[in-house]
Amino acid sequence: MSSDSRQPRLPAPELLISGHSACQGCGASVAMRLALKALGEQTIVVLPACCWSIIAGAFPYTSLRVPVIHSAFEAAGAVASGVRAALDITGQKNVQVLGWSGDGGTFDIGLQSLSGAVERNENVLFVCYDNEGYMNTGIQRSSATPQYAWTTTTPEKYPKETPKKNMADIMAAHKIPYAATTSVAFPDDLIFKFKKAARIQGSRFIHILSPCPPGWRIPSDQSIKVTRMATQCNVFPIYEIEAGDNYYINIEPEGVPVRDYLKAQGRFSHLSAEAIEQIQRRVDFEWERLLHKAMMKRFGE
Ligand SMILES: Cc1ncc(C[n+]2csc(CCOP(=O)(O)OP(=O)(O)O)c2C)c(N)n1
Repeated sequence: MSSDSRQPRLPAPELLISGHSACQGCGASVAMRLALKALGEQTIVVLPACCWSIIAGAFPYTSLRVPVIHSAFEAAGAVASGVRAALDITGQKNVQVLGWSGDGGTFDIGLQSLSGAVERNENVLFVCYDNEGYMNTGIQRSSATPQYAWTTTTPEKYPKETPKKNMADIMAAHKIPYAATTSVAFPDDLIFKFKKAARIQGSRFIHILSPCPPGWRIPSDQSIKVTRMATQCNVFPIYEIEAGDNYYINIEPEGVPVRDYLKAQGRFSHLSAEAIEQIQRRVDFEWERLLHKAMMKRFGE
């Protein structure tokens, strides 16, 4: 049975309240909902500037039933470290600190504070919900934006020439106890990984592929389907890295051509057949590289 055909078993509690301000089809809201279901209410969320600064609501309103601290865009790693220290010194070791950043706040501007925190092996669960652009400020490119994808700062005439940065490998290079990729299209996998990460001491990193319908130029009711295709065609493989070295692939690809994934999204509608072929070759190359590092292991085993 393929993993995406399983019915998700969504546990209580419901810590994201309905009526929040995310767009229709927003993956970031699904990601938070599922993550908090796994972690529970003994969680403090650290939010740098990102879409989630808005989704969480303006004080005194909130969409989350857990405490939230808003930080400067670049500072989630440092602020989460401080929250952890304050909890530890007051004996609240059972409270989970969740550093929750977009790809801009993780791959780009927040990278130095994140790198510092995980190099110190701070006891924090860091998450990147990755919508592949600076979406909150109107769809600018980040270093998580795929090669040739349209954004307002990489319009068709001035494409992004460089491929997406590999953030999980960067985190693994810090030799942290646990790093993983997951996706809102695979809720079982996502919940499993958050529960697993919650049991681990030290720095943990989870990279979630998280669709943005306006940024990806897809209909909002297609966001989960398109996101699932990213894994089915190996554009976004789902795997774990334990202790910085041990790679495990958790979801088997389904041989979907990259072309089908690209064609489903308006942000790639300008690509030539040649460009699509080039992207397919890179995806194949990266997949082979990952296979060399990994042993196949289904989640939960
Ligand atoms: C130092 C600094 N520069 C720029 C901004 C403006 N800003 C706020 S959110 C944001 C984009 C965040 O992008 P990302 O982290 O990918 O999260 P997303 O908006 O996609 O959820 C930017 C550029 C800021 N708040 N602080």
